[in-house]
Amino acid sequence: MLQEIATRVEEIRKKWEEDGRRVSSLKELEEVRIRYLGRKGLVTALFAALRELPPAERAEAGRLLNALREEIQGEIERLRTELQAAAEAERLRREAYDFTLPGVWRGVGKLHPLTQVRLEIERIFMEMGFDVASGPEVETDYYNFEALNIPEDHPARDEWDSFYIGEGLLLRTHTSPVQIRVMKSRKPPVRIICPGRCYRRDTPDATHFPVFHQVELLWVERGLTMAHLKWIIEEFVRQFFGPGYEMRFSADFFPFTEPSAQVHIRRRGGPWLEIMGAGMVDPAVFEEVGYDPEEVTGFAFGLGIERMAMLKYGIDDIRLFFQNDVRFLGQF
Ligand code: FA5
Repeated sequence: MLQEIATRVEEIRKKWEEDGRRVSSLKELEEVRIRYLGRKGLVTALFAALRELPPAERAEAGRLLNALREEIQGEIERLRTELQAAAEAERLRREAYDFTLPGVWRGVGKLHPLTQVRLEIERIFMEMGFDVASGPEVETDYYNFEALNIPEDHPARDEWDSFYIGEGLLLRTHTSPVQIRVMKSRKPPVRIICPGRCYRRDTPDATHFPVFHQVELLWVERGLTMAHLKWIIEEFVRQFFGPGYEMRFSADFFPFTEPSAQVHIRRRGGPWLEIMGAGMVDPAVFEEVGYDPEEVTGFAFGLGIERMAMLKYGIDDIRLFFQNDVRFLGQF
């Protein structure tokens, strides 16, 4: 009966209005679509009932059903567009970056202050034309002492008492043995620096540590004098520290240099700190390595890297370098 169909259409329309209003996601929308317009949906079932109507009523009933189907279909399309737009807006909101927010801090490693200072020292001398040489930290008695004109019973050995690790072997007390190794393997002129670790049986205090670093410098050529040595050191100190520092030369003694000097530096007004021993290479050393002391002269120094870093950064205790506290190390 047409009347029954018309009633049923109204029922379904009311129900749809409620169901349609409740839809809040694309997934729910699809479920509702199937419930109404799917193969076994409410509207589809009603179309099947058309066949049982008398032919005179079929056209009118068909018109009612089509109108209902189109209404629901249209509404579903509208809802789909709306929900898709909302989902897209939500995605954009989630993926948006606020470039004005502070970044996430990822700790970046950096070089140890002593490494930074060593590299800076190397840079300055390389620009002056020096090569970087190296030698072993485990040395023989011959290179560490004997060849440097320090015989077995020489009092200078007391000052450089070392860690012996076997017959005639020790941890080098300074980088000066590299002078001997280089001169024995090259003809003059020689112009090298040698940074490296040194060991001494020194009791740790504010300015001493049993492991420390030196940079050795050696320049051998015809006609070099103490004036060249002094100029090199002054120029180096000027480049490394910049203004505001003072330098002091004073006489010293090393068995492998003659004359010998020591150099102190201070921040203007601060305490003096000895940074290096230096001098003109002793003729006895030239003879030992097979150079003719009548032909060439030369000079050398041994510089403490820790002391340089302490002066540059205003650090008053050498032990801070070796405690591996990132709060300290991170400041450089
Ligand atoms: C020497 O070691 C000589 N080989 C230097 C030298 C080289 C003289 C070439 C002449 C020619 P000295 O013992 O003074 O000298 O040490 C040189 C520097 O090493 C010192 O000025 C100081 O800066 C540093 N140094 C020495 N011992 C320590 C230590 N225990 N801790 C930290 N730095 C040290």
